Amino acid sequence: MIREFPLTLSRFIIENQASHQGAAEGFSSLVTQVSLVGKLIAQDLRRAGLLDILGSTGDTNVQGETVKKLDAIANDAFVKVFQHSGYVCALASEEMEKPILLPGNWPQGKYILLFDPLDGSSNTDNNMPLGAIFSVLMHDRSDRLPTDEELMRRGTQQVAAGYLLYGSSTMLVYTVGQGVYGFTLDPGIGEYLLSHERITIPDKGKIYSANEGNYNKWSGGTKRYLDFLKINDKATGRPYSSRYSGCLVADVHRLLLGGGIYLYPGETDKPEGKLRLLYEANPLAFVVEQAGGRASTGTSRIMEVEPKKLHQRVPLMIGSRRDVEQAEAFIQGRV
Ligand code: FDP
Repeated sequence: MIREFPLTLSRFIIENQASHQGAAEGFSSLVTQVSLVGKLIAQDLRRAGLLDILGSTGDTNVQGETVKKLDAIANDAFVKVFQHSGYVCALASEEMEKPILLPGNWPQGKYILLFDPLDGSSNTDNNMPLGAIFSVLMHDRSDRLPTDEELMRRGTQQVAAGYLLYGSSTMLVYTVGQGVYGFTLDPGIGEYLLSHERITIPDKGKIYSANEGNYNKWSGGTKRYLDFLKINDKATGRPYSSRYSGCLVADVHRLLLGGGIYLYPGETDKPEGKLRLLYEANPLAFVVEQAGGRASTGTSRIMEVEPKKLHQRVPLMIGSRRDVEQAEAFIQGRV
């Protein structure tokens, strides 16, 4: 609920600076830069149909996917805002094959920023929601830049994470490990205002989000779980409603506020699924866990998965704690 006197993101940051100590100290300036990227992209998206920014660039990215013009624009915005900021020493993006390590003659900070610059790319050309996801790690060596291996850390080592949501309004939602806060961009004054204080996810929801077109590619356990959600049983709140926007950030945001589960499971011929561990699953897991929810591969906690590759994919089940636990029980054959 918005306060009588709105609290701007910058004011919130100043007021909470004292509690952002230790690992997250200095993160405040970094989040301001993320919010700037959000303003730049939101500005373009508001006029997307009028500018030459829709459609594809004609290239494919490191994942073998078609690069949309907006993917490239959003990636550039992150790189340009952060390269000279002095807050980061390395940047890694879902859209870039190799990380950018900032050489000694550039201003350098102690943070590593991993990001998905534009989430839900298939929504770019039809005015549907989009997002961006970021994960922050700390590099505590001032004598040298991080190695590729030092960028590949378990989600439990994140010092902060969050997302930008470009929906009917633009939002920035983040955590530094002390709860989850959401800010809505007021385009009239160009400021983010605190709109969602200490977000907590309901323990159980009534919605599932999954691309059910893939049903026949799923494992038996995943299929049985989806079938279970559709059974009519008033006492346990079933059937669940199905909602899927094609934008992970938008779907997870809905669950964060109202509860339920998002699933992008592994497939029989693609057991690792589609989503990226470092750019998507880990940061969203940090946010959702901080709100009281759960994030799992189906067999283990997302934030404890040991990354082997920068662009590693992982099956993802995320949302209300009890819903995710139930999905795990089906996937592990315990139900
Ligand atoms: P997209 O590839 O369109 O950027 O990031 C991956 C993602 O979108 C998620 O945002 C979304 O939930 C999912 O993939 C959509 O994939 P499907 O089209 O296979 O459902």
